[in-house]
Amino acid sequence: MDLKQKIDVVDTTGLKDFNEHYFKPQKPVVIKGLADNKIAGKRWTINYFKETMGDLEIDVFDNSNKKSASSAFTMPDLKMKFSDYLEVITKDEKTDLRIFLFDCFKSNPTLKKEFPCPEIFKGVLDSVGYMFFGGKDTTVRIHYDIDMSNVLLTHFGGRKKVVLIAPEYNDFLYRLPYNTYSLINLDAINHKKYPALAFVKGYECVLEHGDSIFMPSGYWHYMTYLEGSFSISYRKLAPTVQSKLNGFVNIALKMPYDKLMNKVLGSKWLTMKEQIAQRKAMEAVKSLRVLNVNQ
Ligand SMILES: O=C(O)CCC(=O)C(=O)O
Repeated sequence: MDLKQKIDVVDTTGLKDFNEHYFKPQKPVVIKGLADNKIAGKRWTINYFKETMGDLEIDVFDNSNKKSASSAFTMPDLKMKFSDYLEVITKDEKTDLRIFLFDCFKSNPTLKKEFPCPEIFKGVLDSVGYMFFGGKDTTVRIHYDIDMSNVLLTHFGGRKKVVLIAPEYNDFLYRLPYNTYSLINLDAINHKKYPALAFVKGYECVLEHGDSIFMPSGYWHYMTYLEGSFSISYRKLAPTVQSKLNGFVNIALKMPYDKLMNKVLGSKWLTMKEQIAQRKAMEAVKSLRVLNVNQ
């Protein structure tokens, strides 16, 4: 796997420039300091959330609980008082606890005023903001977003490493059918077991306080919080009719089917999906070789 593709890093981008160079061609970009001149850029720290929302009860995911590996649908593992959770991620110690897809404007509408949707992402989904929190070395396993929307993720309070891989590599990444996960554990890549990974190319970058990253529709992402920190994401609908339809099919058909089969067949269902992922990866490698021979 080669993660040395160069991602564009820009200081600013206007709507016209963003649409032309990144949104239309569906090309990722890092925008440095997009939040710096917003209230959030100056105010949003872990302590700020402790002081203003610390009494909330929030859903927390625990990466050490592997039971969700087979499902398209991940459920929170525990509930915590927000201030207790924030205490955990303030420590300079590895933690598996993370907050995922926290619908923050519902709990605190002021946050939207402090970081309104950036101009480049205005659209029908711009009133929804999701937040994500993690501590030192917390990882978010590789996946792409089920609704196939575009994501603008802005980071605060520390550094986060982001790996992005284009959807062209779906089969080479051993994508599990009926959900949006891969067989691959990017924390410990096993090239022997997963030889198709040798053909995968992607991007790796580090976001700092105030930086944003544009993740186009269907892009695989894998995150590592390098220190206790958090992000907010805005979403924009999938760019083509086909990708909107794919998002709809994922949510309305594939996810419920996957859940049902998990219930009915249990671990047998996961084994079947793993075999399909392996077969598709090998077919993808074979078709590359045929292409090379014919060129
Ligand atoms: O940053 C995170 O913790 C996860 C972000 C993510 O998966 C997403 O925005 O879809």
